[in-house]
Amino acid sequence: MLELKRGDFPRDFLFGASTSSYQIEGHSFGGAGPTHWDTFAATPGNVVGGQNGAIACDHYNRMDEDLDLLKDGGFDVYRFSTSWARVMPEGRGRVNAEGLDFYDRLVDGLLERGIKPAATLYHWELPAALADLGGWSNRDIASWFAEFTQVVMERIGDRVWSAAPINEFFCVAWMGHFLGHHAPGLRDVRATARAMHHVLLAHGRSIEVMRGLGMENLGAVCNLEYTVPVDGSDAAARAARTYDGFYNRFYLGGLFNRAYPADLMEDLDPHMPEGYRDDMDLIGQKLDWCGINYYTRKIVAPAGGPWPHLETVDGPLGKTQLGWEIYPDGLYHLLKRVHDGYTRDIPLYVTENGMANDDRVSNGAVDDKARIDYLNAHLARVKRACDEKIPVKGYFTWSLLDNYEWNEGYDPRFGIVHVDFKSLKRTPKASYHALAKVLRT
Ligand code: IFM
Repeated sequence: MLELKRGDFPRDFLFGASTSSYQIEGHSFGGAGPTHWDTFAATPGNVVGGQNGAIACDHYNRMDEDLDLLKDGGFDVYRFSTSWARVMPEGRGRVNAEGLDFYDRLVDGLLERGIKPAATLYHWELPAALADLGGWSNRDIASWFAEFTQVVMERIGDRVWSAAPINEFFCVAWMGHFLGHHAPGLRDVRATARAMHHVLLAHGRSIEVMRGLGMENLGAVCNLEYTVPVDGSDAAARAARTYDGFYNRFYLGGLFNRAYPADLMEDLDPHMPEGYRDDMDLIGQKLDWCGINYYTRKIVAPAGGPWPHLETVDGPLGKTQLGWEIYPDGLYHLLKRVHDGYTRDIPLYVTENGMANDDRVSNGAVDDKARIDYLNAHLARVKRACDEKIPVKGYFTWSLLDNYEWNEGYDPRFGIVHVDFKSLKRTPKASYHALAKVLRT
């Protein structure tokens, strides 16, 4: 059972669920072009079981059923993403009318059900034709993304409640170009530094395009990790600061201070694209809200080898199916830190929060008590922030459906609705029913 009620949060507080296009739609349907995730998944060793998003949850063909789940669950808002390659199969130029129609129907379907559509333009599936041109390490991506923004928002921008250009800058740049865990699978510090800057530049251009279309309620979505040093040594403090720098402060600094953190740039500057400082006004233009995706904390220790000279260490607390330490206080600390240090007067939303759990259907039900505990603990920290007058205006659970968890494939189950990936049957879990009970009253 959920311990909190709607009445425990401010009157205008919204509850939502989040998903993303490639993780649920089924990318093989509807004339979508190939993406770098298809390429990445087709390369042995990159994704558990070599799985890809070709079918995923078949949301492309089951959209109405999924939107009914949102409505029956009592959700106020639904955060979805638009697939670049579905709308523009080559990334530029030709528009796939069927793809654009799909998002048009999605937005109307939400509005008909009384649910606010919260759009994210990019959630990681870069058209393969653009990856061929260097993808995020090519500065031209900002113009390609501006064109995509224009095409999508000319069609649905009049009806979406909110819009954000890019989901999780850190993952786009670092997971894909430094760690090689995500597409395009590079491990190259120069490509990483360029991607870190270009992903923000593309954000800026996209915001500019949407403002030009007269859109309001535009924001940015950052995934943040609460970072702590492994011990009291100076070396550990330095390592934690570096991790916090490339994970959190780089993006927050660019978006809200129009500057990257000086301590981080001592190491990163040689790899940055020429003239990057001239872009900071575009990157840091005014936003209407900031979204925080929060899952876990990281304990950081110093290590040898090339920059960033650190490693992360296992924490002592309980873990999710993916081994992520459960640390609800981190959400409160980050909301406070972002408000006090960066966003000041604009609203914050928890745009993603949730856990992977090894959920199974038994007698037609899924008893995911661990997820209910997780929700209770994290919602209590959000309430604490609201009580302290931090302007948190909404909470989105990740995710509505079990889905394609990128390089981890389909095993980790993040949904409040179970999906049988053979029959594609949806089974609402106990956490869905617990949320619905609270949200429908
Ligand atoms: O599944 C992802 C999502 O695509 C982005 N945020 C984190 C989630 C869980 O890993």
